[in-house]
Amino acid sequence: MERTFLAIKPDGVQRKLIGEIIARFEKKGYKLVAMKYIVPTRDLAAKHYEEHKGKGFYEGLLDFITSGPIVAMVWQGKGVIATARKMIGQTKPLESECGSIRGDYGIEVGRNIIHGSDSLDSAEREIGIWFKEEEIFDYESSLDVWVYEK
Ligand code: IDP
Repeated sequence: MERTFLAIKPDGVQRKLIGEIIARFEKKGYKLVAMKYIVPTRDLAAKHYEEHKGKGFYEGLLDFITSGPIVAMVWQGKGVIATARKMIGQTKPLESECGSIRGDYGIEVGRNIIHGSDSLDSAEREIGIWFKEEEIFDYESSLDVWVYEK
């Protein structure tokens, strides 16, 4: 089953949006299979954002993402990578649809509340950066039959 890496950034934590964000993915039918609450080290943040190295916002982005606790998560389910991106919205909150997380709760690109993997390759890479295989729990849920046809 498909998996994606989502992280509630320090602004999402400070703004008390943890419960609201987790509830959205739970209510959609996706399964939370791993979660940790951590202040990322600069090394970890640099690995995660390595594609942006050298860009003007890169150092500020690392300062921000290491400035406080984040909620790092792995979510599982059919189509979860693309659907989570839709639920999150565009990179710039002001360009995000109302109803999406960034569209509902954000204004500035540097305070856009949540990260979500943008492809299968990045999901696998990011899950590998943040979690060990034994920290991911692929459990059976009795609700699965009410979410999936088979
Ligand atoms: P994404 O988070 O929507 O996938 P990316 O382009 O991968 O967007 O950028 C990663 C993160 O870098 C963004 O979520 C945002 O926090 C930050 N970022 C991107 N562009 C800018 C910018 O122009 N100024 C400040 N921060 C930016």
